[in-house]
Amino acid sequence: MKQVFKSSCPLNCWDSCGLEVTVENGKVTKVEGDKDHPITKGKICGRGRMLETKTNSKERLTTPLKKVNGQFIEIPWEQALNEVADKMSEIKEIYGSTAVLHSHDYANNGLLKNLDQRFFHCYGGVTNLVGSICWGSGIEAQTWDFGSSFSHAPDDIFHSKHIVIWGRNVARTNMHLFQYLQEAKKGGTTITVIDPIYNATAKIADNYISVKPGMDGLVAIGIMKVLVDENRHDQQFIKDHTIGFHDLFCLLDSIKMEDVLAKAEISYEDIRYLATVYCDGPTSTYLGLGMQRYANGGNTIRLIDALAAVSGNVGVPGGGVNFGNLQVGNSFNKSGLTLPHKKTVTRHFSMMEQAEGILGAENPGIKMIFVTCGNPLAQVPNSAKVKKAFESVNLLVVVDHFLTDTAELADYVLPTTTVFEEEDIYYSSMYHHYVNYGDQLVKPPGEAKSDLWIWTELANRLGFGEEFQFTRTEYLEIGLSHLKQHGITVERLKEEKRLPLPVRFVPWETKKFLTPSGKFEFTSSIAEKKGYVGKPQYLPPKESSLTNSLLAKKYPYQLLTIHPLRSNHSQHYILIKTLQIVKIEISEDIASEKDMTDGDSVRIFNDRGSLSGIVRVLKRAHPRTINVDEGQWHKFGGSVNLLTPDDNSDNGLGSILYDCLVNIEKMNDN
Ligand SMILES: Nc1nc2c(c(=O)[nH]1)N[C@H]1C(S)=C(S)[C@@H](COP(=O)(O)OP(=O)(O)OC[C@H]3O[C@@H](n4cnc5c(=O)[nH]c(N)nc54)[C@H](O)[C@@H]3O)O[C@H]1N2
Ligand SMILES: Nc1nc2c(c(=O)[nH]1)N[C@H]1C(S)=C(S)[C@@H](COP(=O)(O)OP(=O)(O)OC[C@H]3O[C@@H](n4cnc5c(=O)[nH]c(N)nc54)[C@H](O)[C@@H]3O)O[C@H]1N2
Ligand code: SF4
Ligand SMILES: [Mo]
Repeated sequence: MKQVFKSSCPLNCWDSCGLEVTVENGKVTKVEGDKDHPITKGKICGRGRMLETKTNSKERLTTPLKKVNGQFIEIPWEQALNEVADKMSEIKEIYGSTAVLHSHDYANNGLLKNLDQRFFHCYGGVTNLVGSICWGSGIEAQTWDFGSSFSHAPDDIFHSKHIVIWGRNVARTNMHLFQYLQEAKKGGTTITVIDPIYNATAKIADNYISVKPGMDGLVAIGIMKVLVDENRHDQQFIKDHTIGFHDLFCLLDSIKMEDVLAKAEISYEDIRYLATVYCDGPTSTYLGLGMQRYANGGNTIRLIDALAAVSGNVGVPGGGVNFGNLQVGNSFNKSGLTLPHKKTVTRHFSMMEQAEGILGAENPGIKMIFVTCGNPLAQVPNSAKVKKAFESVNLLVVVDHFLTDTAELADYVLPTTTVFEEEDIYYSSMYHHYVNYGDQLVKPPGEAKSDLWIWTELANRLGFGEEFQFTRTEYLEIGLSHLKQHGITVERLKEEKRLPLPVRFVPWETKKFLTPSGKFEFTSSIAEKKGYVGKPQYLPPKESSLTNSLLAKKYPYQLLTIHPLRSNHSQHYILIKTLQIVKIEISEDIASEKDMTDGDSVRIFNDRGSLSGIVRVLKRAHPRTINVDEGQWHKFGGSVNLLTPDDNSDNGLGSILYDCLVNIEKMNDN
């Protein structure tokens, strides 16, 4: 029998799409877009469509595995759970619960995926990761400026006269914004793309502006200099709703336009053009995550926020500096689900520096790592160090669908369910404000069990099973409890499948900001309280000729590692044979300087590592730019994180993945 069900994409993505899933004889046979979804309107990407392939893949893990003498053997769940629970009891008893590190990312946008934290809190509190490799610097920067990071509703784009896509690879990573851009353009809105790579979004733009990687803060400074010099800034907004403008003014005054142009490698015409775009608003800015993955990433986002404020594009329809949309995730009762008060101890490592943390941990050292919804061996910067750190720990437990690079290293691998094998609700705090329902549609293969089942079974064995005696519906009810007053209940979601969350469509419209002063803060009191410089400043990236000329001589090229088209991070490489090769994309000037052409075998390298692959020449990329898409598995040629640095960004909460210099050589040069 063939039936079609509405479901939702769980992948970590801007778009949070509605799906229609065909099930025949207990098997998922097709995944398509749900035409009734108010935002995603029936269109989905290949990654979403491939959830069918993923669910049915022969590579799926279907039995718990234990490593014995370096080889995996299949074991029953009873044994796996008893042994893992016994070891966790013993570790807690001898060293305390913070000897366990919970290493995770956000590979699945299901609300109930947060129950991993409930488990670790009830266990007593473990060593946790703080910050985010993904977007940490930008979120922190916007928290300093606005008090939080909120985006305009997708439809608000039709109020914009101009749209600036600043470091977001929209056509590839945020396909529904791409659709909105195409529509807005038809209505006469102009689109400008600022990016070192001439990507598919740049192709539909009215203007493409190429920038030297890591230098966007200077571009924002250049634009603000023009606006302030020519008295075209929004003096009323600045006077009524901001603090610290004098500090910004002094910064603008201290930097010469010639320096902006020389260092950012941008023309004065481009700066003037952007000044016109910003003061002829409403102008909306869509920030990507690219340019905050530098040592100056937080600073860059702060300067662009300041530009929007100075030009009167904050809190107005059609304006905004759209980065994250935390008001979406904040709608749920997360602490009701995760019970943070249950922990008695805690310790934090930064997400970027988890390897450093593991290797240096004392009192207690790390005795066990539990990995969920993450593949740190491939995704965390400085892979060689990550591997060393993960190998140094006695016990590694990984819950996953596949035998990933991280799972390969584990002592126990526990097989889990995919989206269509469990009930949950899905949302993304990156873009639109709809929450989507997804029911269990098929049985999991073999012995695969949901993450929640695993937590429950371990909790029973560790003596806090009473905190896990709820049905999935009951947990969902807890998560939605704050939304009841807005008529959003599990019952209604099950029936209607998609519901809009009660968020602001035009953030900061009331001009009441969530900062301590209630104003937009050019000079941030939150930053100062945390011991950072609160005044607006300009910081350079870490690995560049401007900051480290010796390093730049040895490694003259800038390595970007952007998100892959056909995979969500590392998740699809196992499913697509043609992706299982490392592609090294180089700018045209590198190709001519090094006499390299499409198909050449080359090696890129720096002090952290080396990676070999096949050349593809990028048209119109900024000179000296190399890109290798992230997500590749070590067994298919190697993760580009073998080369990336693992430092924290300037505000302590983000990665500096793209702040990375390398050199390149042909393989037969050796
Ligand atoms: N296909 C696909 N889509 C995805 C994902 C995926 O893995 N695959 N992942 C999802 C997730 S988790 C995230 S976080 C988002 C990320 O979505 P994006 O923000 O679009 O992600 P990035 O791939 O980092 O690319 C951003 C852009 O920044 C540019 N860039 C790099 N450095 C600079 C710079 O210094 N200045 C400027 N102006 N631009 C710069 C890059 O050239 C690139 O075009 O995508 C989501 N969507
Ligand atoms: N060089 C470089 N590195 C990057 C980035 C970059 O741009 N460049 N991007 C960064 C960004 S933005 C992000 S968000 C991170 C993503 O980093 P990760 O989240 O670690 O990457 P993924 O490959 O999406 O997923 C990790 C694993 O989670 C598993 N998984 C999926 N669903 C579930 C589930 O329901 N339960 C369990 N237990 N496991 C599940 C998948 O099978 C996969 O093996 O990578 C970061 N790393
Ligand atoms: S990966 Fe993103 S764009 Fe693709 S189907 Fe899922 S939510 Fe939609
Ligand atoms: Mo991300």
